[in-house]
Amino acid sequence: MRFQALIPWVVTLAVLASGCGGDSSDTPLDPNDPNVGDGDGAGPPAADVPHIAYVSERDGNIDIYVMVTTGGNRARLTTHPAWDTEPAWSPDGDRIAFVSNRDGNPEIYVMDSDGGNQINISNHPQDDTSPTWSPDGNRIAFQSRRDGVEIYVMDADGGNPTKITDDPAWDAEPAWSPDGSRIAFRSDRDGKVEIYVMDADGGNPTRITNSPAWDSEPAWSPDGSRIAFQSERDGNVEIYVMDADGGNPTRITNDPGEDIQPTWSPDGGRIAFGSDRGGNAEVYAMDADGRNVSNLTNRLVADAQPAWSP
Ligand SMILES: [Ca+2]
Ligand SMILES: [Ca+2]
Ligand SMILES: [Ca+2]
Ligand SMILES: [Ca+2]
Repeated sequence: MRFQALIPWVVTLAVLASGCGGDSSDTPLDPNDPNVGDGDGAGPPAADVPHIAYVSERDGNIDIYVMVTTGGNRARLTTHPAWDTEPAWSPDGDRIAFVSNRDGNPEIYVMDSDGGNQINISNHPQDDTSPTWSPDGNRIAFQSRRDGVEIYVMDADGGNPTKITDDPAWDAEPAWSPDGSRIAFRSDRDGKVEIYVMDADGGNPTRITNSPAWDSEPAWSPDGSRIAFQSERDGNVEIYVMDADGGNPTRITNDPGEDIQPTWSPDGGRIAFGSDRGGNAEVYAMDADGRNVSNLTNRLVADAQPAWSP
């Protein structure tokens, strides 16, 4: 439930920011440091330059932004007073699906990668969240509360919504595999929150984690061989990487903060993630083995939910 998960951060960080004097307390930005280059007003990066979409309240409202993958050259894509969260790139990089409550409840929207043509494609009175695209760009899987908490697939224009899980447990956070054949998700159907993989039509759900702790937020590596996820199995929320069949789970962060929401670079070499390490929610990136961590946002407001472009 990534949408809901942002709430305590936003509240916490808003309180923290106001307690420190609001905007005037923002971390000073060094314009000569490429990791904190501000870039407001520069407009979206060129379409052929890799970038990271993310959610920030840096302008006092929860909106979706993009930045280059080293941080900086930032552009704001949504400006609606409602919450705009959970960006997910289309496989061709031309569009971004996201979640907004601007029409009264959480819905899946699609916009152009420059923020144009924002369209509500789920349009249902229950909560619709966590979009993920099929690799051919024709369909979007998402989670919905319209009949319990289940995973659905719809056409990329919102047509033909079809429920593909059917279990009293919460089935959530779908992630479509790069070859299109499978969808990873998280469920508590066996009594504890674990990661599962099923066929893209919902068949053959198979549990691939086995830990009493909360395992969630699966993210396929671009070659489909591995899955990154977040887990509390070592007493604190960290990012892990495992083989796509669940083998060899390896912790790649080690920090008292909450390290969450992994997303892979297209070459599989880097993983961006959200963390509140250091007391403020930021977007970070690291090598896929956990080395060379850099703070990409570095601003005393909530920055979260990174999505690396194709
Ligand atoms: Ca907004
Ligand atoms: Ca809805
Ligand atoms: Ca941690
Ligand atoms: Ca921040």
